[in-house]
Amino acid sequence: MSLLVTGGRGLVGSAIEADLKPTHAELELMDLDAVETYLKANNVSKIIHCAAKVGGIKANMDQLGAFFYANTIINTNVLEGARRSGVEKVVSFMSTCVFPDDATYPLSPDQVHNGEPHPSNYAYAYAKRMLDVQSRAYRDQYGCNFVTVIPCNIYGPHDNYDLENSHVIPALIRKCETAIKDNTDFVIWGSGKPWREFMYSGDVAEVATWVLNNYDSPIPFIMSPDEEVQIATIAQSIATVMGFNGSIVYDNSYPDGQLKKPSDNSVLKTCMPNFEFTSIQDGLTKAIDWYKENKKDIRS
Ligand code: GFB
Repeated sequence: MSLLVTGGRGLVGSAIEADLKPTHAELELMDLDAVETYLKANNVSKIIHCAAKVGGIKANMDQLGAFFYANTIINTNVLEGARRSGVEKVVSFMSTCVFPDDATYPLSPDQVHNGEPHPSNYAYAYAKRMLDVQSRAYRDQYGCNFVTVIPCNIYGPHDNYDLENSHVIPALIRKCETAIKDNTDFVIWGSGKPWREFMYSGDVAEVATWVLNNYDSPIPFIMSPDEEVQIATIAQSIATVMGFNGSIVYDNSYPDGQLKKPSDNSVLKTCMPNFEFTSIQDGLTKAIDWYKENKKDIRS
């Protein structure tokens, strides 16, 4: 009986301990037959499903169709393959971008399907929302113990550092390093005013493992820290940790995306009362150290 992590080489998956973390070459999630065959052959009993076609705000806007297609097919195949193979439990990752743009704060699980997601990532968000629909439908019809989690923005080792497609923290780490090396400005997309919740990947892995072992409800489980941080503050923190003393400038030709998306972490705090979040300062230091040690081999 094995635990499989899909996306096991990625930002979250690499932080989770599991028996099976197949590479893309070893398991093609776009192919349902391949998924079913793999799950049966490896006697998989539990899955943490992290694999997804993901990217930051620009990648989401540039590739709406590709993000919709890949994520819809991958998610449908993982859950259907799990059902066909008699997998006991699946924990699937959504994202706080699934919530409607016009929501009540803090974002809570009952609001997931209440309206259109933010236009910058509606295709990805709708594909991710279907994880909730499929998990609940399979629970209701087939009795599958399929649950979902909704994490806020995540960062840490093994992130994607591509300047066009990455999320803000890896992008700014790389840009800051370049600004130091070339003695240029440190350029931030947008106004720097949006607020985001950031969770360190190791923390996400710990909570996901707890959910796998303890949480059996159809209600999505939100993962987020107590505080939001403004993008300008993140940029300044990265500059401080990396020792950049030049100018931080804002390029308003790039989009801000959602102004904020604070989420309700009260269930996490009730279920895991002793859980301690890695502070953003410590998490950034770890992510920067990892980047410096691994930059020759990183995904970009
Ligand atoms: O990380 P990010 O792309 O995620 O952007 P989202 C967060 C904020 O950082 C936005 C700003 O306001 C960006 O404008 N930002 C500043 C930058 N400089 C940069 C930069 O160099 N690169 C990037 N990427 N951003 C994504 C969603 O949105 O978050 C996905 O599109 C997913 O669907 C993911 O949910 C977690 O929070 O804006």
